[in-house]
Amino acid sequence: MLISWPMKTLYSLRMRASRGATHISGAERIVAADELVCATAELMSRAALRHGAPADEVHCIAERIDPATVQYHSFPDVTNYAAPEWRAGRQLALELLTKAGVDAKVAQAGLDLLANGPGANGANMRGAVLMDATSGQRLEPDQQRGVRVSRMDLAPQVRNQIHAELEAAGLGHHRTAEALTLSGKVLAAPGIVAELCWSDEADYITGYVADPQRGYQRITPLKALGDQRGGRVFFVAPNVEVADLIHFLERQPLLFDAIGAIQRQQG
Ligand code: WAQ
Ligand code: MG
Repeated sequence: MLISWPMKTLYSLRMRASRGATHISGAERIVAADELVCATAELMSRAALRHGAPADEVHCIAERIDPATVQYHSFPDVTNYAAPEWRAGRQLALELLTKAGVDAKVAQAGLDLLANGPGANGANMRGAVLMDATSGQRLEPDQQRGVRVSRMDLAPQVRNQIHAELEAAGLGHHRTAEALTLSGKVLAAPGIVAELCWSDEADYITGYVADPQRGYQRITPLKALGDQRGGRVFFVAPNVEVADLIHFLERQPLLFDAIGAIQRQQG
């Protein structure tokens, strides 16, 4: 926790969009009261315009949050790795997960799970898989839905400045900023050993491995162009109190008010 910003009325704003019975996108924001209308419009139109194929239903909900309960953090450090192709990218992900303390077999199981689609019948999940980093046991109560990380964003007071800093560092893509925000919250959670992620967007091939020591390690590519499967696995320490972890991930409001170190391309 860095600074305590002056109290301001804040809302957690959450959007989810579906086509038929299928979840197609979601987004999480924390905004000041006077930003609520603009932010809602932005999320609604994003869902409606997605892929050129509109969502059938878009739901947005705003909930006031008590500013006194908000935690403030810095973003994790960022490293960039380039791999010759996606198989090499996944090999690197395996090494980084192992370095972070995930058992090698468990790390491979996590990679295989995302590669094959972690949901029922190889579908994507709305949320993340929780996996014991030592035993490989899946810990999320609902294995179709997974655990949705929520109630995190850039601090409204410094949002524009942080966006400009990310932009200047080549991290300005909205997917990158959002993934860094999500991952930053995951790394702040109790008992997290590492996170593995790649997008379910067919044309977004950068993914990452994150851990509390080394931060957010981007890998390009981590999947083949055109592959629509994606997801997230949170590897957790054995004996973690799963209910407390899920409560933190879903409910604890957390704002980022500074970036971390950003390292340029690695081998
Ligand atoms: N909580 C938990 N899991 C989530 C959440 C959430 N709030 N949002 C998405 N997921 C899971 C879900 O299974 C999705 O299918 C999967 O993650 C991928 O979501 O340039 O864009 O929004 O550094 O497609 C990573 C690299 C991009 C960014 C990740 O994920 C970069 C991305 P997507
Ligand atoms: Mg997606």
